[in-house]
This record gives sequence, structure tokens and C-alpha cells, in this order.
Amino acid sequence: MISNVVRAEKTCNFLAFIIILFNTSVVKTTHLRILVVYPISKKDEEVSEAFLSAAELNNYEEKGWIVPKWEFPQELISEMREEYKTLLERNSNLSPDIMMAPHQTQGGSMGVIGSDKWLDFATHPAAMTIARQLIGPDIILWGTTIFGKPPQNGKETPWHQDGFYYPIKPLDVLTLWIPLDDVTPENGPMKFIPGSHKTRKIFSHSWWEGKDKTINMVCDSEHLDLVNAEPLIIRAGQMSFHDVYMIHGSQANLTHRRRAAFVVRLMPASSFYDHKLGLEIGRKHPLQGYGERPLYLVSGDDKAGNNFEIGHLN
Ligand SMILES: O=C(O)CCC(=O)C(=O)O
Repeated sequence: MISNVVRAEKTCNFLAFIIILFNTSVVKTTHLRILVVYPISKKDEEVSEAFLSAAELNNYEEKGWIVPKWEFPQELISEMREEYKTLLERNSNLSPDIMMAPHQTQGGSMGVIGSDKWLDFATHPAAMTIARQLIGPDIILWGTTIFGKPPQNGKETPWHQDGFYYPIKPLDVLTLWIPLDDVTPENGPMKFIPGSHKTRKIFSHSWWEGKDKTINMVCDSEHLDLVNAEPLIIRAGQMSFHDVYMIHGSQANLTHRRRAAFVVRLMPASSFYDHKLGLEIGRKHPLQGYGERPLYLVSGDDKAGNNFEIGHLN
């Protein structure tokens, strides 16, 4: 029995499903196990206008993040905002400050009831074109989050390196950060410490108590070159990509204007997502759900024997 069926786009009809089943270059079957390939119709599609130039790639290498020249159409941003409104209404019992896994329809680790639309947004062909330039052709999506930064009391995200938490070996992750609102110097922009990714080291972090933060593991101050920190001031439509070793954070939003951002975590499919290690990490950070994260092969092929069954509930 094939119990973990391919997670196809809503629009994927039965015929497309059959074609996909027999297209062995896209779907690998081993002992009737099917990799979860999503979204099937867009996988590996290139958008030439989105290509980063050699100078931009060099800039990414040097600084650790980049804002590509390509922008999401405003209609798509409006669609994301609408979907976010619906998400907030559907999950009105939860805090909007940090909502894990809006792409999981049956509730991820925080119980957020999301929708497939977030997977569509996350895998926009132009964004994937850029991601392939940055981490190679084989890509797994293993997480999404919305940092809501609501007006007046949007929580701080203290200085950290994303990789501090991740059960991924070798550690290599690209974060795609998509603001749903214009980011201003006042409404809690992300700040990056340029070049802090270059040592490829995870620095020491310490637990800072407090419900005024979206995360509590904070990079220790001796690693922070705050004088050179640069704010990410971009409008809705633009996006940024940053490296897993980059030291970054954002201050609280005390303004009257929301600064929500949809965040997508991508890893090269040559790395292994270790769900067992994720479970261990999850004992300390249960809301992150690292032990049950569903993986989606969104470009190329899996090269590391990743498990595409865990976490796919529907
Ligand atoms: O959106 C924010 O304020 C923080 C986001 C962040 O830390 C991340 O995407 O890694």
C-alpha cells in the first residue's frame, strides 16, 4: 500500500498524478516509498530574469546575505497578505509573533493550522532559481515560519545564528525572508552582522529568559560586532536570502505599523536532516518540532538518504 502519497498541489488532477507516478526522473520509488516532491509542476523551473550576477554572488559570499533585484509582483504580495489574514483568523488562539509551519495544514509543532498556499509562495520559481545559485540544484524545504511583528508590541528576535538549533549535517541552510509589509528603520527590521558567517562556526549562545522574545537562545555578546550591523530596509515585494551562520536579529516593533515576514528554510539535498537529533533538540525547544519536520524535495534530487515520510500527516 502506498500510504504516504505524493503531496500534490491542489490543482494537480488525477491525470497529472499518474504521469508523476511514472516519471521516474522526478519521483523515486524504493520499496514503494515515494519521495515527497512539491510542488510538482514548478520543480526545477528557471526564471532567467531572477538570476544573480557574478557581482551579486560575490557580495553574498562576502556579506552573508543578499537582496536580489528580482521582486515578487504586488498581486502576489496582496495574495500573501490575504492568506496571512485568513491564517490569523483561523488561529486566533495563537500569538502572531512567531507562527511555525504555516504550510502544514494539520498543525505543526505549535498547532498552527496552515494551508498549501504557503508552500506555493515558498517555492516561487524565481526564488528557487536564486536558491539554486546559492546552494546548488538539489534543494529540500524543511521549514517555514511567520514572524508577525504586530504593531506596538511585536517581540524582539535577539541576536542569533540560525544554525545553533538545526539538526542538519553538514550544516548548510539558506533562509529566504519575504516581508509582507514594508520594512522601515523603526518597525523592527532584521539586522545582519556582515561577514559573521565566514568562519563557518556556531558561536556560543546563552539562554535569556523572557516572554518578550520570539527565541531565547541568544548569541553571546563577545561575538557581536554591533558597530557594523546593517539593517535590512526593504519594501514588500523584495526578499532577502541569508546564510545559516549569519549573526542576525531584530528589535521589537513599537510602531503602529505591522512588519510581518514569511520565512522559508531550505537546505541542499546533499545534507541530511537528522530527525532523531531533532527530537533530542526538541526536548529543550518543543515548539520548534525538529523531530517531526516534514521534508519536501523542491528542486533536483535527494543525495543524502533523507526521510520524506516523517511529519507528512495528510
Ligand atoms: O523576522 C525576524 O524578525 C527574525 C527572522 C529570523 O531571525 C530568521 O529568519 O532567521
